[in-house]
Parts: sequence; C-alpha cells; structure tokens
Amino acid sequence: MNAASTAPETLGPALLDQLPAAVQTPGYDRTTLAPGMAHLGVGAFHRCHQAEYTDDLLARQFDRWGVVGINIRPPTLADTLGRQGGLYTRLIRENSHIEARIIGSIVKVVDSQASPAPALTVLSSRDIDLVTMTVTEKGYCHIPSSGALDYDHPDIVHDLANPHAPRSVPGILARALELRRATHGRPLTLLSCDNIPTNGVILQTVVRSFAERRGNGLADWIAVNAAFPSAMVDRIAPAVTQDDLDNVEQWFGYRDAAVAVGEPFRQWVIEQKFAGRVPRWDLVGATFVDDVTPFEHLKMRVLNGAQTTLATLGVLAGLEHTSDAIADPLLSTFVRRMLVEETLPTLMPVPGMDPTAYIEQSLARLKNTAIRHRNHQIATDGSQKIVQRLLNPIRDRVSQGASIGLLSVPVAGWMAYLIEASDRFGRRWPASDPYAGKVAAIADAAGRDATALASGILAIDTIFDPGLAANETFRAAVTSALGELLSHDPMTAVRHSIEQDEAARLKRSKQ
Ligand code: CS2
Repeated sequence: MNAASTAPETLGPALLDQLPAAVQTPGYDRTTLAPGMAHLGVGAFHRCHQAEYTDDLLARQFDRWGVVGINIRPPTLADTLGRQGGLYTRLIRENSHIEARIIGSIVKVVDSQASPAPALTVLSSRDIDLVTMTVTEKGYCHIPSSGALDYDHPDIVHDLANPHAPRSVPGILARALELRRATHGRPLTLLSCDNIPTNGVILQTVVRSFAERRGNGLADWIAVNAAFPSAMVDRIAPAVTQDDLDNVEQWFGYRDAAVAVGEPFRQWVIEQKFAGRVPRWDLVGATFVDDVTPFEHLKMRVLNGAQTTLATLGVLAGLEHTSDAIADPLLSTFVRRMLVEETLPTLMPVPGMDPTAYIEQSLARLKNTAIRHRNHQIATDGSQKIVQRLLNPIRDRVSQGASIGLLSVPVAGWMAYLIEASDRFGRRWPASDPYAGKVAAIADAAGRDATALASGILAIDTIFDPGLAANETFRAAVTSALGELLSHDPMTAVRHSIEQDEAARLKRSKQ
C-alpha cells in the first residue's frame, strides 16, 4: 500500500456511511434537502449553534430549511466546508467528555469576500425566507453608545456612494432587500445572532437608516416586508485550532477542515416577530418569546460580562485561557462577587430562570478545561462589547446610587489591555480593536498618568455615554483601578476592590 492510499480520507457525503459508530450522522435524507435560509458569517459559533439547531429540526420535522452559508469576510469557505459538501464535525467537549456529530444542515457555501455579487444572489433569491447572521459586534457599523448607524464608518461612506457594490453588512442587506423588491417582492426575516443589545433593533436601525439615505422608497418597503426579531444566543465555541482538527483525525480516522468545538450548554431565545415562513426551532430547544430583553440582559451581563472580565484581567495577570483565569483564586473570587453584588441587582426578572443559579451555572461553564477559549480572543473588539456587558449595568447602578467599585475594574481592564498594546507602553501584545489606534494616541499623549489616560478614554463618546462619563464615582473608580492595573502588580486593583467592597458590606451590616 502506498502512502497516498493509507492517508485518512476527508469528510464528505461519500464518507457518511463509513464513519465510526461514535460519530453521530444526520437523521434525515440530506440529498433531498433544499435551501430555505441563508447565514452570514459562518464561523465556529454558527457551526455550533444555529446550524446545529437546524440540524435537530430537520431530523425532527423535515422541511425546506437547508442553510446557504455566506462569508463576506475571511476566511473563505470553498476550501473547507465547500470541499466537504457542507458537512463538518461538531464536537461537544466538557473536561474529559467528548461527543461527536456530523451536522448536515449547511447545503451550500458561498464566498463573497471579493465581490458582493455572490452574497446578493443568494440573499435576493425567492427561495430564501430568512437570513440569520453572526457578523461580530462591529459588523453592524453602529455607534456602540447609541445604537445608531455610524455614517462616518468608511464602509458606510463607501456603500452610500456605491449602493450597487456594497461591502458593509447594512449596505449588503439593504441592496438585497432592494433586489427582492424589484424581483419577486417576497418578505424576509433578518435574524441577528450577535451579542449586541437589542440586536434586532440595531440591525433594523442600521439597515433602515441606510435605506432611508437611498431615498427611493426602499425604507418604506422594508418597514412592511422585513422583520428584525431580536435574539439571545448562547454557546461557548472558541476559534478552532489545528489541535482540534488533529484530534478528529486521531480519534475518528478522517480529516475535517471545518471542525467546530463547543460546550454542552446552549440556549436560543428568539423574539416572535417574523416576516413569512420560519423554521420551528422552538420544537428543538429554542424559545420564541414576546420580549427578549430580560434574557439578553441576563446573558450579556452575567456570562459575557464574566468572560470579558476574566479575559482582560486574565491577560494582565499572564493567563492564557478563560479556564486558567477562573482557576485563579483571586480572579474567581472577584468575578463571583462582582456578579452577585453588583450585576445581579440590575437584572430584570426572567421568566423561568433563577438569576443566582444562572450565575453559578455560568461560572461552572467557564471552568470547562476542554474549551480552550483564549483570553485574547475574548478581549478582541472589547470596545464593541463593554457597553452591553459592563457599562449598561454600571449605568443602572449609578442611577440607583448603588456601588460600582467592582464593575469598574474590568472597564479599566479593557483600557489597560489597549494601553499596554500601544507603542508607548512597549506593545506587550497585538490588540485587535477598532479603537486600538485611538487609545494608542491617548496613551502617547498621556504617558503613565492614570488620570489623564482615563479621562482621555472616557471622553470617547461613541463608547461612553457622556452622562456616565461625567459621573464622579465612576471616574474615580476607573481611574484608581487603571493606575493599579498598569503598575508592576496589576492584581492589586482586583484585591483592593474586593477589600473595599468587603469593608462597605461590613459597614452596611452594622448599620
Ligand atoms: C465571547 C462570546 O468572544 C467573545 O466575545 O464572550 O463569543 C461568548 O463565548 C458567546 O457569546 C457565548 O455564547
């Protein structure tokens, strides 16, 4: 036997009936699956979340709900999922537990990085009734502090000048809707699955604001024919590594370039507001509700808030993954205390969920050592994340006159993360954030002066709403934490905030 014939085969439809028994395969006849929806942004999260729910649904109630996966940004899909006929292995991992399953819901992939045409063809097709998307927080081209479309965003400037050749998500969606209006006129549901607050409202705002500028009646057509439900999505599914691909080959004997790895927990709460046909994801674990807000607050403030806290403080403490950060006794004490003392009282009642138990469950999820979620990955684009994860709960507490000494530490953590990445501070790590340049310029001017650094950054009103930025308690807490985080012993900030919180608690209990 020559080397070529012993090389493991690559996953694809022909291999489905030859896989080891430990690998579950689709429970429906994939050859008859026709496309009914599209997904923008096929990354690890989509493969572990919406595509899996859809796969569950197809096995339970088969219907025309195949997914066309579209990427308008790297990576390209043709060489990975495309080559495998859309099939991939989804691993669920929790410490030593491993569960492997082939997901079959993606019927086709389309690369539209070089030109919007392939994406527009799919999105405007009459077969597509719904578009889900995970395009990251910054993909919406909105202003984080207000949720409005950022007309100064270079891609928006470009797309308004070239509406037939758009490159931004709002521009592409507006053009697709325009093409739908001009051809078959069928309605479309656009379902955001990104962690931005009221994601449906923001998506609707950016698409409609863009369409209004076009001024050809498109905005009115959209108001009647498109729906933008909000959704809360949840499953921890980090960027896939070469180790993950190698593991599949070693454990199961075939190659898969599109493996996705997630934790066992998953959740999807979707606002019941659709235009036309919708997949019955509610039959397979998703929840359709009238108002997503309480669920969204709970998830972004607790789970995502904890992740951002552990990520930025974790990097500053020299720790690599979420699971390393939460294994650190000081950071673990800090994050639990922050969530219980300060975040929890800001949460709205959530039907059927106990917020205290949710906090414990979230912390337990973050301890999963088989999920190699890098702190740098979570810290990426922090400017687009801190509003919903940290600043909104802080604002709620400030308005109640309640303490914010703990929640302010990760805000300073985000600042320190970008400051330390600047030239002036010796570029300790490469930081990827649309505001990295702005923060670096502030660091250049302010040097090591924590007060000047904090006030320079707090003055960025597209992140910090001016009312909050002017609050003296908030400014003082952020400035003092930032000074300590930038010192030779960054964890002093964490220790101090815990001590201060403890002292305040004791004082209150004696009153
Ligand atoms: C993470 C999220 O990278 C990040 O910003 O906090 O991707 C997080 O893992 C998911 O929201 C979990 O559902």
